[in-house]
This record gives sequence, C-alpha cells and structure tokens, in this order.
Amino acid sequence: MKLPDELFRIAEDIRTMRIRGAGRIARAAASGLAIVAEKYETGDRDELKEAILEAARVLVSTRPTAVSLPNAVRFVVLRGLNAYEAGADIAELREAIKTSAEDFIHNSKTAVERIAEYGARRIRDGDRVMTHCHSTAAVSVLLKAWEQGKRFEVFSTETRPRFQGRITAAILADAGIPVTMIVDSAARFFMESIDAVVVGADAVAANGAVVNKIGTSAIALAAHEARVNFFVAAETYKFSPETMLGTLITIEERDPAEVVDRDYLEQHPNIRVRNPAFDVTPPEYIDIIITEQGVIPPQGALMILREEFGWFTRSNLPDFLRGPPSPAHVTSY
Ligand code: RUB
Repeated sequence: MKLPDELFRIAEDIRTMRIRGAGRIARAAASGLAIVAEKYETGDRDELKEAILEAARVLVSTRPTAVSLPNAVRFVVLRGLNAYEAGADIAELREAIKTSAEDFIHNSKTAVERIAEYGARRIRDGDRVMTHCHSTAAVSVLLKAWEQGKRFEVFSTETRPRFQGRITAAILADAGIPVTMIVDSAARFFMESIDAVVVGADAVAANGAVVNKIGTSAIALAAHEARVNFFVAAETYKFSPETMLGTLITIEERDPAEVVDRDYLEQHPNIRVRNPAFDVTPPEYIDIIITEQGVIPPQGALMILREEFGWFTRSNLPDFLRGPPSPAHVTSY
C-alpha cells in the first residue's frame, strides 16, 4: 500500500509541531484524509477503505494529547465507513471522505468564529487579560473583543520550552492590542492585577477538567487564589468521548532537548530532564468553557459530550479509533 507522500508530510508536520495547536492539527488531519481519498491509486473500494484506515492510523499516532485529532479523524472516517457499508462504489466512497473532511474543516472554522463572538462578551473595557501558549480560539476571543471597540491589555506568557507565547504576542500586537510578554513563572507575580485569564484547550474531559499547554494549571491555581476569572475557549471537538468511559487523557512527553541543549545533557548525564507538554486543570479552577454551542460551566462538559458524541459507544469504528493512541514517551494521568 503506497499512501500519498502529502499524507506523510502532514503527519510529520504535526509530529514536529510545524503544524500545532489543537484546532489546526485537527483540520490538517481531515485534509490529509481527503488527500488520500482523492489521490490513492486503486480501482478497488476495499483497498481504498484500508488505505483510509491506514492513513487514519498514521495521523492519530503523531501526537497523543490533542483530542481534536482523533475526533476529526473519526468524524471523517465514520462517514466513509457508513458509505462503504451502504454499498458506495469507489467514486462515492472517495466523495464521502472528501466531503466529510471539507465539512469538518468548515465546521471547525465556524466554531472558532462563534467562540470569538461568545467569548468577546466576557471581555470588558479596561480589563487586563492573561493568556498562555498560542491558542487560535483564545486569540480569536481577544481579537473579536478588540474589533468590537473594547480596549484592554494582554499579558502573554512566553510559554517554555517552545515559546508559542511569542506567536500570540505578535498576533495581538499586530492587531494594535497592548501586550506585555512575561516569563511563565511570573504569572502569579502579575495575577493580582489581572481581571481574566483566557486559554485554549487540547482536551476537555467528561468531568470538565481541561488539558492544555504545560503551565496552564499553575496559572489557573494562581487565578483561583486571586479570585480572577478563568475562561477556556474550546470547540466541542476538543471534548474527549473516551473520558465518558473512564479513560484518562494521555499527556505527551517530549524530547528533553527542547528544554536544555544536547551539549548540556551530554555534560551532565546524571541529570534527568523531563518535558511534559500539557497538564490538567481541574474543573474547580475553571469558571466557564466557551464553546461554539454556547458558554458552559465545566460541569456541563458531560452534557456536551452526550450531545456531540452520543454515537461514540455504538459506532462501527475500528478499535484503534475507539481508544487513545499510545505512542512511546507518554504518561497517562
Ligand atoms: C498548543 C496548546 C493550545 C491548544 C489550543 O499546544 O496548548 O492552547 O492546542 O489551541 P502545542 P487552538 O503548541 O503543543 O500544539 O485554540 O489553536 O486549537
């Protein structure tokens, strides 16, 4: 089976974080499946189905934490499998996969726009807002509020070790929003002057816990202590249906060389460096989750999951799409 090179390029870009952020990762995965549906050379519908499943496997194994990735792949694959089982010929099967990928991408972009609208209502004139990492959903809330004429300033963490906060700060500054960049460990120092924290999510669990970039939970703790509102901006495809069944979300642990350079590691072989990419913020520290369906308290996560993923437990998906992927170097919490 020779899958198109573009599929492997997308998978590699996700793995190496050239494509990053849960929403972008999901949209890239959907487009990867559409490419396979369009370009995989065969006249046999069974072979095309196997190629799609193999591509799905390649994509979900790239990064383990962003639940948007398996959710996007499931959305696209499920419609393909349904068409296959309904007797679709090869052209119809290709079309089913392509249109469901297009639908996912379209819905995903619309969801971010709605979140921007709903979230912007929570930003007030004169606010000082803190954000962490680079989340398209969180940034879109801030950009929308600014566009509506609200005037506020943003404190953006730099976000060690990959400095995604620099992307956030640059986007906000380009839009004319006053931005102050701080080191991650200064979050509590500034918290007393902050009015609201807005972050994105890689996954939302059934109990309302939010998995996001490492450091998010410490910021939430500081916000809780200082009685500062803590908002999460998350499309519903970041909610994890597996957590309804008690599965824990896998936390990606990345290369220590992202934290300290290889020379240092070689000079100090007895120092162990760990690099978890995400952490879990408990629901008690979260005031609201802003979704495209509306604003919910974290306790409403189960309701969203039932509505959006009621099909999950009874679907005809293959096993590898029904449980969390488990590549090497990951820890479960
Ligand atoms: C990105 C990150 C973002 C979420 C949400 O981590 O934690 O806050 O993915 O982003 P990484 P978005 O840089 O490791 O992918 O709102 O853009 O989906």
